[in-house]
Amino acid sequence: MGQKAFYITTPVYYVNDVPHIGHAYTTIAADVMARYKRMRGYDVMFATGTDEHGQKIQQAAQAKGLTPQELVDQVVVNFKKLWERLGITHTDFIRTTEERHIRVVRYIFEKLLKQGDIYKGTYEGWYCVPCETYFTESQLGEDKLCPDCKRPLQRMTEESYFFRMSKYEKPLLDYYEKNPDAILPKTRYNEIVSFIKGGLKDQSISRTTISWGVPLPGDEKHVIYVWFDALINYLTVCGYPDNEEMVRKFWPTVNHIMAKDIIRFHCIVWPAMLLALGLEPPARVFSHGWWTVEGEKMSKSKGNVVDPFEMVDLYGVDPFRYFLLREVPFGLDGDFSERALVGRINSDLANDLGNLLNRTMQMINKFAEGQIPKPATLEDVDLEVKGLAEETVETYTSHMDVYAFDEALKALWTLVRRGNKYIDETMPWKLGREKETERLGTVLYTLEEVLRLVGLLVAPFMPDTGRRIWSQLGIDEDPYKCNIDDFRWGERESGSKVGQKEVLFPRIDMEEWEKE
Ligand code: ME8
Repeated sequence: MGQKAFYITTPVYYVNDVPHIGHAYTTIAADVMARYKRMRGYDVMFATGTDEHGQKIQQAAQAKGLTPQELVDQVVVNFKKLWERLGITHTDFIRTTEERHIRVVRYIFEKLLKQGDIYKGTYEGWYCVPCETYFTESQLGEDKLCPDCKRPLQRMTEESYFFRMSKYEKPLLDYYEKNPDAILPKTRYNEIVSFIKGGLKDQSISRTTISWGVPLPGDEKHVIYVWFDALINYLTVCGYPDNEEMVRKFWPTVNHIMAKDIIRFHCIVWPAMLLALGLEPPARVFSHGWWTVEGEKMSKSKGNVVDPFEMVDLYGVDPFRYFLLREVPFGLDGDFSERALVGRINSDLANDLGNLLNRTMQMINKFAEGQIPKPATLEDVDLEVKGLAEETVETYTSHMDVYAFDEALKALWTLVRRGNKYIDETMPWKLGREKETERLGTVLYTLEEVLRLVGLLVAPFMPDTGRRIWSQLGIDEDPYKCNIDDFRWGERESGSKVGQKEVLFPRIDMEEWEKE
């Protein structure tokens, strides 16, 4: 049997501005899942990229006195640099202005036009330029402002091509009925299903009012609507339509990750387009929550946009990755505060994890000449810790499989804290002083095995930390290159040398921090 496949995507982000923690969050979450799946033996395709067409970009370019192409070429660099800095392991970075993508967009448009799923009509409605969305009269309140961003709308009439979405109302409902896990969390699933039940209208998918987009094949005064264009990126990356083998292997496994702001596009428009193409709707759409900063919506005018580059320069990549996924259940909204980040570094990382490693290394060096000791008969307390470690693998993987990152980390930290308590209970320093070598060997071996497992399971979240833990324990391999399912308690060879001891996470002095 071939290797199991897994395809995961982030949205293609707009390049009208620099990336902030919202973008970093989605991409880090997708990266953690990609790394985790690789560590379970999957062949992973992981795509991220940039959405470079549309009115938003055209206007941002104008405001800066640049051509749209000049603007996108400048801004895309920030995204690429950020993913490199954050250790993102995407296998493809797609820009919607690339030729390979434009070709697929035009191919799909022509195919759907030919089969009657796209037709020409006229569109009249209220249009929000920043959101690039039309609204019907019934969607508007008294104020006639955009229901999403509350900015003024423009009345527009244009000749337009339409995607026959209404035709897919019933097939979509059938699909979601048969696949209740296709949208997570459940609240979003319910929201989408009830929206579809409210009735689907055909979607306008071309514009004559702007020029920055994919020209419509055969009617070039139109450009293709930016969302119709952007969603297709997921198929472009998958090699559609030419690479049938790649499509067959990866498409049925696709997981789209994003925030709740864009799930209607991903759970209604996109699956309808796929059904029209004779392809399966996405296996899963996971909609995570929305980050605010110190209780407020992030915005340039408020000057509270959190720069991920600055955060990782100050606190390190791994703590930043850890914090984002530990602090808030994936799927719920979160509030970012630097104080909470520092708090977690001190408590979870320096205190719990750092101490466990530090104390263990100190005692192995002091009492066992820097070698992994030999375990003797396991007593109840040792068996209990071993049992918890083995259970942790199960709990961790079952949470990871459904994107419950915070729960997976909580389970891991239960083991870390149990490890620290185990040291207090067994008092290895006393065993050392009293030359209880056999018992001491068992205790230190147990601690080493706990840490070997912690290094492995922490690796998708904190790749560098996983490596550093293993290297201190004297293991040359990178945990990220190992398979979680291969872990067996007791496989560490006694007598092997540990590595160099070092502080994993220095504590941040809160008093000093307050002053800065
Ligand atoms: O919507 N909290 O691009 P975009 C959490 N180009 N996540 C956030 C966030 C926040 N405060 N802000 C942004 C687009 N995000 C389209 C997508 S896909 C075919 C086209 C993340 O740059 C989150 O993933 O506005 C959200 O869905 C996405 O960025 C929106 O990115």
